[in-house]
Amino acid sequence: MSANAGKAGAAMETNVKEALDRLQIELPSWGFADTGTRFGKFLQPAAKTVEEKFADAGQVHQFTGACPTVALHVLWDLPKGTKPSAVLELAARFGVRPGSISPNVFEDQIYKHGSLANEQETIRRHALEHILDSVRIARELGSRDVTPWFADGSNFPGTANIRARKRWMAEGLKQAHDTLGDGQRLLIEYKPFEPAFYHTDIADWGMALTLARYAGPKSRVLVDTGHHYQAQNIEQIVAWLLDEGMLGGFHFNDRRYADDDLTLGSIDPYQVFRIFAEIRFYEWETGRRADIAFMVDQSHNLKGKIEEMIQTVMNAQELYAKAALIDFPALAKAQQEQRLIDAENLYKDAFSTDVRPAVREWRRAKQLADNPLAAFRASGYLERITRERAGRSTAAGGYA
Ligand code: PSV
Ligand code: MN
Repeated sequence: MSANAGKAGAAMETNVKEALDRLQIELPSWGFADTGTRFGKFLQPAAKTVEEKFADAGQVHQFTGACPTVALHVLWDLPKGTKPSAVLELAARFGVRPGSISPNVFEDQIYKHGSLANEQETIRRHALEHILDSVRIARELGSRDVTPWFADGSNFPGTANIRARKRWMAEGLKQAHDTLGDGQRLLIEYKPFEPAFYHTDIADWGMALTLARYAGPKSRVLVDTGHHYQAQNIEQIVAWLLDEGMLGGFHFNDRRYADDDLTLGSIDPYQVFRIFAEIRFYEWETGRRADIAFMVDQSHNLKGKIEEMIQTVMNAQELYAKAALIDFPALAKAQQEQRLIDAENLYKDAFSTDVRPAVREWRRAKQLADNPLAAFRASGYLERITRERAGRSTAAGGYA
């Protein structure tokens, strides 16, 4: 190896180490429960109770060292009467902590025509009460982010007053915002369609940004990577939100057609790299650390759930590490001098670098297994839960 190559290798290891030390990824509790499509479910020895969800998520954290928190959905994980101290104690037993808290204002029958944007005041109030409860639960659990997602919308032209619904939504979010404690945040998620197929009340990042600004200074926008139309330039949205100081977090997944919830980076790893590149570029240029919650929002019914989460985290680590290799001073210069090929190649060079040896070194330094997936498979955990959870029916509770 030449002296230069040795130096480059050492620099790469330092960049990758610094990047991975910082990258923490929140796991969704619902990703460990049995799910499916509207056509059916294929069952696994999945988690049903919040205890089992923490246990499974704890495995992902144990083997990747990168996932200390678990996002919880209030109705699915924290039924009425749940004691926060019990949840905290359970999480701690499995080496994780509760993360973001998602209210659920989309499953109850009363939400057929929406929640905060519903024409009927009593239903709007009901939804708001639930969101306020969620803010309180988050505070009691020491969770920073409250992450409502709204299925609100309509299916047929002319059936909804879009402007009035916007104002109702804005009003409700503002009231929720005003009950947030110090340091808490309200992350507003958008989605273009599904379950509403004509209009969705928070359909895109511009609407989410407008509502976040209206709601108040503790609000930010949540970008779910699957919630975009085909070919949409997601990294541009990320760049704009960063520049506006309004990017609160991500729900990571990949998509081929719509909100497919496929494994992050399975369809288009370069897209994920470009998102990370925008974040790193912003941080390099401003000298400020972007305060972003990286969360996974995937729930698989074909791949093994725990294995798939480990795969997702490994993908994220590799792609984030690659983005950390971009030579930003050279990139800024090439952009300024309009050397397009040179600028683009700085992206390509970083993206095509094999970071796996550097990631492996980082794992070794953290006393983690070289290959988290292989280590999990060898651990016997899956065999154990397969035995223990055998024969239970999904009707026993949990995610539906
Ligand atoms: C809606 O599609 C969504 O992305 C929201 O974030 C929900 O909380 C989550 O999926 C539920 O799976
Ligand atoms: Mn989401």
